[in-house]
Amino acid sequence: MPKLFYSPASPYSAKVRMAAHHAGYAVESVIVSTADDPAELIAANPLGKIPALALDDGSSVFDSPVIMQAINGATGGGLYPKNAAKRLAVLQREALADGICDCLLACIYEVRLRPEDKRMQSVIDRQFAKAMRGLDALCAGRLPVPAKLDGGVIAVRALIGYLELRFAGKWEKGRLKLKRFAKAFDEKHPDLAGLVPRG
Ligand SMILES: N[C@@H](CCC(=O)N[C@@H](CS)C(=O)NCC(=O)O)C(=O)O
Repeated sequence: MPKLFYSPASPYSAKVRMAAHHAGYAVESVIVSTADDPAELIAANPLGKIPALALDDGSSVFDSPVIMQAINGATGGGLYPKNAAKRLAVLQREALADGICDCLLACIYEVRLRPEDKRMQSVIDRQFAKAMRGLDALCAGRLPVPAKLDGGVIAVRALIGYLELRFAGKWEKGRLKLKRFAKAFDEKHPDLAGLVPRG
């Protein structure tokens, strides 16, 4: 069975695990600590980042948008529309959600990886502002929760889980649409609730 290296707090991992579950892709999920550069992870992804998917034939897939495509291809294509324009819209939403996660992670790493006297608040502020602009762009569009989920909708739920985990109280003002979306998502897809990012 394919092995997915992941961390429970990682939003990209949450996206991929939710997608695998929803699409019926059987995978063994293996928790790793990227800080330790475990050999199994490095063998699957020389960048040492999660998520990384090790396939049965010895090949591997990273990073998360590519893993999403691998899962989609292996499960009959239900996660991304066949129609080119609709597919592009789903990929765009996924890219926005992932890109917001990139900015949020940059904020976390600036605090976590640097000694206090070397931290640059201007870097944190700039990355956080980008993330908030991204959230506003998500709020500006339609955010339905379909019974049959796509990669973009799943990515948004994973992102909100990460916001709730690491940035509670700092992002919600004026963005109730995203809170409502997450609530509706969890009500409609309770089987995925346990896969959102958690500490
Ligand atoms: N673009 C990548 C981002 C992956 C990523 O940055 N993952 C973080 C955890 S959430 C990570 O592995 N960080 C450890 C590192 O960069 O060494 C993806 O979508 O998979």
